[in-house]
Amino acid sequence: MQNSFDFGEAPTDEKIAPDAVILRQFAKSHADQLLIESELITAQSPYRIMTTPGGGKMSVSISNCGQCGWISDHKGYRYEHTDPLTHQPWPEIPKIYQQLASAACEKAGFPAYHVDACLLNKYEPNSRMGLHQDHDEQDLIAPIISVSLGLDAIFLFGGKNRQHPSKRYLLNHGDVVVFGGASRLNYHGIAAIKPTSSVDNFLDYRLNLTFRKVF
Ligand code: MD6
Ligand code: FE
Repeated sequence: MQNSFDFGEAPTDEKIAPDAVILRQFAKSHADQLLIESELITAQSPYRIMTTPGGGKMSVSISNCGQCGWISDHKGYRYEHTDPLTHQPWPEIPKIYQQLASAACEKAGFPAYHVDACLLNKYEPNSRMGLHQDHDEQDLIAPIISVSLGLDAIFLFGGKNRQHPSKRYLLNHGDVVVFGGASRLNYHGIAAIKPTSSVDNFLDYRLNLTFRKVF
């Protein structure tokens, strides 16, 4: 591996669509460090429940690190350079997050790129994320790298329109999804999280880190 940091070989890389792959357990050996960094980030920019443009509440709690962070409020979905809660810049992306993102990108066969933003989604049991497309970024080709930690999740992965039936994939602690190019605008979501887990992880929530190139 070209990256100076060894995230190891995923035992079974699972292709789920053109330009979309699940790297099983890719982040597992570094999970503790990834979680410690998430604590440092959210000590500065705490998790918060965001309001949707329609006036509803999201069921996940969200924070960000990086040059910009994804937010939702009554005005819409967008990226902001400043945390609207603290009025400070978002915390920097930790080095190990950058290393993980580039290593996963390369492992999935994409050229490594500079990550602008990392969204932290915290799911308590029963939290879910409805089917959506990620289209608030200027760059709609560069892959999104999505890291699952803690409780299991069912990842729903559909097609280019909302009506297209979605397939279900179990994501465990340490799994990484990389998804770009031809699949970059596919609808996807997360089914309601159950309080139990099929693998040891010591967490009673699910943390999803998604890395994006925004600008
Ligand atoms: C989640 N993930 O795993 C939500 N988006 O909690 C996403 O919305 C997502 O996993 C784009 C690419 C990969 C993802
Ligand atoms: Fe998404």
